[in-house]
Order: sequence, then C-alpha cells, then structure tokens
Amino acid sequence: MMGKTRRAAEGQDDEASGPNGGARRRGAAIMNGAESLVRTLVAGGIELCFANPGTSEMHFVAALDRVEGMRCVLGLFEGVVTGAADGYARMAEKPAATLLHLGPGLANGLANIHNARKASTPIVNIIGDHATYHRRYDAPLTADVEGAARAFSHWVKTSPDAKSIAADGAAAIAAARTPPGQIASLILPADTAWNEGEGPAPALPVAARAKVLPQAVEAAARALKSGEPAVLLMSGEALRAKGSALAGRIAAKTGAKLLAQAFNARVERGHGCVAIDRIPYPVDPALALLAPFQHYILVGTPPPVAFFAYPDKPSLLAREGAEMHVLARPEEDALAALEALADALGARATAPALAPRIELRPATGAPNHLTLGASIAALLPENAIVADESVTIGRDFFPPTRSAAPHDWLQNMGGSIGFGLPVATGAAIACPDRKIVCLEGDGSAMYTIQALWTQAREGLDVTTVLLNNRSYAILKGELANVGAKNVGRKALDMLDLGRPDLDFVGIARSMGVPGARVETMEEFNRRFAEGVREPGPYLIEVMV
Ligand SMILES: Cc1ncc(C[n+]2csc(CCOP(=O)(O)OP(=O)(O)O)c2C)c(N)n1
Repeated sequence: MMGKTRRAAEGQDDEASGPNGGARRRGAAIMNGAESLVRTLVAGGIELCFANPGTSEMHFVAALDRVEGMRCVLGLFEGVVTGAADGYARMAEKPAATLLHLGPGLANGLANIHNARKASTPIVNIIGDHATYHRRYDAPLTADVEGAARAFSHWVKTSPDAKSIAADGAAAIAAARTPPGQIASLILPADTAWNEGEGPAPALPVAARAKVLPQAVEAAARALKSGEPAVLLMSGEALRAKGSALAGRIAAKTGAKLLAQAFNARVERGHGCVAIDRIPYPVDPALALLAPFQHYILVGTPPPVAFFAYPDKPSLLAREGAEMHVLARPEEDALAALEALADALGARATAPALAPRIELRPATGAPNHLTLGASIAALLPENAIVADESVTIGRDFFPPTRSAAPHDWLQNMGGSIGFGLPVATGAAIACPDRKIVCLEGDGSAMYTIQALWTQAREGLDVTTVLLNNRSYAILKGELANVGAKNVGRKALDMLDLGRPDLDFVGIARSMGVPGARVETMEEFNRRFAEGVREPGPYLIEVMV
C-alpha cells in the first residue's frame, strides 16, 4: 500500500464515488448507474419490477422514486418474485424485471426461473452483487452469481462499471425479448449501481419470429394428405385462439387429431374456441392415446416425452417408427406456418369444430376431481385467467372446462412446484380487469404461500381454490409407478402433510386474505361464486 491510500488501492478514489456511496460531482447533478439502469428498463418497455432487495440493491431501490413509469412490487420470498414475473409476462406479453439479492437471493428464485424458462417466458433478472473491489474478500454473501445464473438463463452478464450498465440493461431486455422469450440475468455490482453512469440507453431492436421454410409446410401437408393417422402436436402461440382456430380448420379438413403437450404456458379456450386435449401425464394413458399416430406435425414443440422415466416404460411416447415433421420450431412464427399449411391444404374456409356453449351445472355432494371440475366449469367467470397447480386433483379439470366461459389456462412447464400462487399474482398485476382463479394443491402452496401477502398488499383480484388433501398425493402414485418395494411408515410419512394439519384459512387471514373452508360441493359453489363476484383476493380451502 506504499504511497497509496487504501481507498485508492481499492479503486474507490473516483470523484464520482462519494463517501456515502452515492454518485456526485461537484456542482453538477449527475445520474448514477442504478438510475441509468432503471431509466433504460422503462425506455425498453419494462414497467414492472418484482423485488426482494438487500443492501447491494439499495441504489436501485432508491432510483425507483426518481423514475416515472416503473411499478415495484415486493415479494416476501424470491420464489414469489420470479414466479410473479413469469405470470406477468405470460399475460402482459412483455417481460418484467426482478430484483434479487446476490447469489442466495437468486438461488431462492431459481426454481420459478426454471419454470419460466421452460415456458419460454421473457424475464430480465437484475441481481445485485458486492461492489467489484469487495468480492475478493469473500464476505458472507459472496458466491458465484454468474455460475448460478448461467444454469437457468439464456443470457448472463456482470456489468463491470457504471458507464456500461445502461447499455448492458438494453442488451438484457433485447435478449429477454428474443423469440420465443428468454431469461436474461444482469448482475449489478454495488459500485456499478452507485458510481456515475452514462444516463439511459435506448431500446435495442429485437428480431421478429423467423418465418418457417416452405419445405416445412410442404412436408407437413404431404403427411396430412397421406391418409395415415396424423396428429398436430402444439404448444406456445399455436394454443392461443388464432392458432387453435387455424389448427381446427386443418383438422376438420384432414381428419388429423389436435393435441397439446401435457403442460402449456397459456391456452386460450372455452366455448366458441377449438378444444384441444392434452397428452395425459401418466405414461400408460399417454401411450394409449398416441399409439395410433404415424405422423406428428410439431408446432412449436418437441416430440412428446414422458415427464419421468419408469422401469420398463419408454421415455418417448410416440409409437416406434412414427414420423416427426417440424412445422415450426418454438422460436419460429407458428401462426404464419399454420396459415401457410391451411392454404396448402385448401383448409382456410373449412369450418373448425368449436367447443359448444352448453348448460353446465355445478356439482353437488363430496368434493373430488370430478365434482370440482364440473363446478369450476359451470362457475368460471368470462375472461378468467386460471393459474393451474392443481396436481392430481386437477388432472380431470381440463375436459369439463372445455365448454366453460372463454378463459386463459396457465400451467407449469418446468415441473418445479410452488408455481401457482406467484404466477396468479403476476397475472393479476398484468390483467387488473380480469378475474384470476388459482387452482392450488396444498403441498405446492406451502413452497410460496407468501404470495398471498403480495396479493393482499396489492389488492389483486385472485380467487384461490386451495385443494387440501393433506398429502403429496401424486407421490403416493409415483411410489408404486417406479416399482419401490417394501414401503413402510417412514416412506409414507414423507408423503403425508398431516400432524399437524395445515389451516389455510388461518394462514391466508394472517396475510390479509379472507377465506373460508368448505367440505361439500354446495358450500364450494356458494363460496366460489362469492369469490369470483367480489373484487380482491379470497381463498377457499376445499377439504378433499
Ligand atoms: C421443487 C420441487 N420439489 C419437489 C417436487 C416433487 N413433487 C412433485 S408433486 C409434489 C407434491 C405436490 O403436492 P400437492 O400440491 O399437495 O398435490 P397432490 O400431489 O396432493 O395432488 C412434490 C413434492 C417438485 N416437483 N418440485
């Protein structure tokens, strides 16, 4: 340190870096890196930041008050923050930002980042880190943030200094918006935030979805005209109303079956829409359903794969020798591809089969997978958004809701539970004029139950149907499916949520969300109708 102060040795002797860590220059108001970044986000169309901040993000938080146009929503656990960003972007059709606290904050949020990534949801993660010169000392919160982010992101960068952060922010937004939607993780060291920045950077252009090659359309048309059994397997944009209407025309013209993957990011459905069944989650029914098909026209999705491997069962669900024809890859323009395919088949004017508008009656008696499905179908309000983490009980909800009032159905494509409540929260912020119905397993709920607090604080219009079966029911089935032998008390205890029983009405109340427990379908119908009629968050605990 000879001849140099400690501050100079640490690279802090910059006139823009004040003793209180704030950017300043004698006589002139300047903008620090954090504010440059927030303004860049707003310029790039990001209006929402889901946050759980810490010391290293304080300059970003402070900048929020100086910048118009950025709403910031607090989540009390990072899994709520990242899941809400997923739900928001699915419905707003543009990314939100998250604000996460160093490696551990990111780690807490990664499971729902994983789910968003599998759903091709765009998110811009801003992850605070120690000041660049502080990292070498291995202070308590030091971790390999880039390493952790890389495993779950399409784009990762540590912004090296305050002069770079705005341009890096613009690059992160462009990366997130790259079709079909990506995870961009921008790491913001504390001194990058507090030193003098360059001011905001303008938004970068984003490539539109690429058009598919004519050969892809021709091959699909040939397969559909072959007379051999064919299925259009769809995901992504193809499951929105425009896509399914086109697919419906193609199916009506050619006799092809329409199917969606078992789990999908967003399906527009209900009466008046083309109804598209999903591949079942259990392997045997999936194999049985798919056994007849020789040709798969893949629209924005890979070939069908079993969720898990099981002894003596195949990983791939299509029959052996089935032919795969990629009409559109996930990042390509599936709607234009379906239009071109409809034209090639002369199907543009063929009337699709639409889910009929029929009188649906709420069920009575004991709550179970069938009665709940019937009541939800009958009582779902028009234009609702369903965030579905109903796990085993909800496996049969899809068919009866085919003729429900038109709605969007959001599912977990990443399989990491703790998804439903945060996604419902984000969707409610994206669509304040729509009712959100969250179908939630009790086991899954306990991962990110704090989302209820955010719903209460923000006054969000979410009715949660909490399916309380006091168990990880799905895993009881899986125990048998994987061939586990000599299952005893210790194993079964790992799948049981009793002792003590959870009281979800009490939990919800403690976080500002009113609720009611129901034991019969008659009570459910009354409470559900109430929940969807009244604005604001509400929870119905269904004992099943
Ligand atoms: C992050 C994560 N941890 C564990 C699991 C394994 N898992 C899958 S479903 C499940 C239980 C779900 O329980 P619940 O929501 O009550 O639905 P149920 O099975 O009772 O229908 C568990 C623990 C998982 N998928 N993701």
